[in-house]
Amino acid sequence: MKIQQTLVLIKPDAVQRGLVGEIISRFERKGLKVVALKMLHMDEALAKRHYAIHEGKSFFAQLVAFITSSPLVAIVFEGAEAVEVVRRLIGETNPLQATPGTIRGDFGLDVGHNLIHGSDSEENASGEIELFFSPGKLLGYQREVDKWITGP
Ligand code: D4T
Repeated sequence: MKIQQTLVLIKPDAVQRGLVGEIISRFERKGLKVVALKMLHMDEALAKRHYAIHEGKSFFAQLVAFITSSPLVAIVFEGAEAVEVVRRLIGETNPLQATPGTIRGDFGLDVGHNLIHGSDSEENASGEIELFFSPGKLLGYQREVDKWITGP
């Protein structure tokens, strides 16, 4: 079991639909710890860097337009195997295929409005965290409850 940090973006559609609290709650209840959090309106430059891997794909322009259309919430979660745990709670990319019980499975109907992003590997997580937060903004702190979640 490895303690990891991962980036979550609560996308503009989820913010507009009032799902920020619901989504954060799911990760908190799982046992993950918030170590950085902010709301921002992504500009085109940041969107293109964040989604650089998709440049040239048919949905790229739409993706950048969507992610820059309205504010989002960026969060760094920390915890045991946080990268995979977050991806599993989020569900498949296309909400139509996402399992009920996952965030996309419970709240989405369209791949272009899939509510949330989570880093897909530890390496990508560290690059994505750097894009949104300078190192000093990640807060290291202890929670008493962690011994009841992952043991002493
Ligand atoms: P993100 O990166 O937003 O967490 O989503 P995923 O990791 O689950 O999926 P992805 O990188 O393959 O896709 C990025 C982003 O593009 C949108 N998208 C994707 C889309 O609008 N049409 C498509 O056909 C695909 C594959 C949704 C998520």
